[in-house]
Amino acid sequence: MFLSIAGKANLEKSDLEPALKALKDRLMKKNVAEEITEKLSESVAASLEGKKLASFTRISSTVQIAMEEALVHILTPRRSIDILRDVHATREQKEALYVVVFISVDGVGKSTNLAKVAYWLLQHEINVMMAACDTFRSGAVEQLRTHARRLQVEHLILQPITRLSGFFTQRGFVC
Ligand SMILES: Nc1nc2c(ncn2[C@@H]2O[C@H](COP(=O)(O)OP(=O)(O)O)[C@@H](O)[C@H]2O)c(=O)[nH]1
Ligand SMILES: [Mg+2]
Repeated sequence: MFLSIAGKANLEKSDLEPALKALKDRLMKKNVAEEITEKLSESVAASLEGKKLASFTRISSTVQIAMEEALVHILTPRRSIDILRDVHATREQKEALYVVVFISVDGVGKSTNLAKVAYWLLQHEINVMMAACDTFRSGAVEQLRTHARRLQVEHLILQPITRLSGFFTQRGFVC
């Protein structure tokens, strides 16, 4: 279905459709929302339509490369991110709190990476507190509690996430 079209003049939408459909199916099987898969597919189609396929190249691999480029573009921050600089700048404001929120679908590594980031901050002598907000998932709180205990940082449970800023503002912090 995804044969190479060596020497074909320009890619047309109909050439791309089978590979785009396969791409959308793969993304949706990985729990990517339908609206997002649609947008990614449109962006990939727009970047390839009218382009000439390099000789001996498969449409499916061309689509795969275009999708990787689209994802890198979406995920590339628009401004430089320097967490340590931002934490120190926040520290200089009285009662200010620097909050990092990890949000994603289940099972992609939020808690694991949160523990790594906490460890890294501790290495830079920055106080850390962990707050669990995904309390609906079985084991989520226990998992975070274990990370917090091993890192020797404070840990609290909040439910739902909208209470997070309320919790701190009630205690006089700005966040
Ligand atoms: N191979 C691999 N597994 C990881 C990585 N980060 C997390 N995991 C594993 O993926 C699973 C889900 O991670 P978790 O941090 O609980 O995801 P969360 O649901 O987003 O908080 C756990 O079994 C982790 O050990 C990683 O970078 N590489
Ligand atoms: Mg988790």
